[in-house]
Amino acid sequence: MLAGMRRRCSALVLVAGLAGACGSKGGGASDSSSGSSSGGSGSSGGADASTSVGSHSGSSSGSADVTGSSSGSDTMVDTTSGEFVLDVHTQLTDDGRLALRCNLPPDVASCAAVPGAPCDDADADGLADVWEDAVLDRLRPLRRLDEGEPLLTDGAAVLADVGRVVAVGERYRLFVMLGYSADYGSCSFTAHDGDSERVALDLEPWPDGGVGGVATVGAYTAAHEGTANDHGRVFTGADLGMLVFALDDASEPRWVVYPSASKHATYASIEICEGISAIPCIDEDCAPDGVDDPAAYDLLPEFANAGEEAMPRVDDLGVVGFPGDSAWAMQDFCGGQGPGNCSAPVRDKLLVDPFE
Ligand SMILES: [Ca+2]
Ligand SMILES: [Ca+2]
Ligand SMILES: [Ca+2]
Repeated sequence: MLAGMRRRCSALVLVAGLAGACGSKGGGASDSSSGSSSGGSGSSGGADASTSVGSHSGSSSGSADVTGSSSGSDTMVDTTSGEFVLDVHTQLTDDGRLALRCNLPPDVASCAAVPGAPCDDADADGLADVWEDAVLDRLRPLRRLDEGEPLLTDGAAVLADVGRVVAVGERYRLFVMLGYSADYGSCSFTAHDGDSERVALDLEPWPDGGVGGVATVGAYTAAHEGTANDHGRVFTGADLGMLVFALDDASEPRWVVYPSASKHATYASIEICEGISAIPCIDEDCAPDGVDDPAAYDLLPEFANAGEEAMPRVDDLGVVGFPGDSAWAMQDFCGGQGPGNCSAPVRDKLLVDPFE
């Protein structure tokens, strides 16, 4: 599935509050132009002040951000010892599943045994926050938009990812709220402020990927979640082969999802999206068809790790461009536009487990 799909991040496109964009080009791309990764808003939450998380472009600061945007290979140096260098990569397993290679153990006890390793656990869930951030950063999907997507011409549009990573038994879950400042509605109705869409991954330990390696055993894409028109779908087993991946600028795979035009229901493939319905106003359009620059329709916005409900790392989503919105409060998500006619609370997107 990845073979023959040489895609990579190739452009940095700023769309009001968007920190990065990951481009795609069909055909064989073997050169390596520099690409994404920059920005990052101010941090909040209790990250280890002794470490700095740098993207491969080399940014660093005195305190680790819980928000950021990056792609490609990640390295992270513990400045207190200079000994531990975080090494993170994505790849597909032999059977085509998205996996993470990582040399940092997830659980804090194992982490503490690694000299110089960053093991802060600000959200008190037993997982090293740096490992959580690597999972969120590298396994969250880029959004490949339809050519008719209104946000592309909306100068006020803001997109960001708000994530949560947690252990569930012997596995891990990644929840990602795919946030948009607005849902533009279909057929001129049902538009609202704020649009809280989501995906999730069920991950198992993957020793081939090192002490912090994980591989996908389940994927969930939400579409009109909780409505009569719910087309959310869980992919397991052979169905995981339906997921789409693009190569980033380090030639490593990045999950691609297809938000439907205007409504942003999230689909795993063009075929699933466009097969939903032929009924006008219920039908869906996905992916940039017939455009000159497909890379301009691939967006990988800034992200924040919200931590856990009992011990948040981020609550005020103003840090990712949604002022007035909360990761954890029982309030509707307004995409920074509230109060108004808004969408489902972000906390629901981080707490409701589609794999149970
Ligand atoms: Ca943690
Ligand atoms: Ca967590
Ligand atoms: Ca929507």
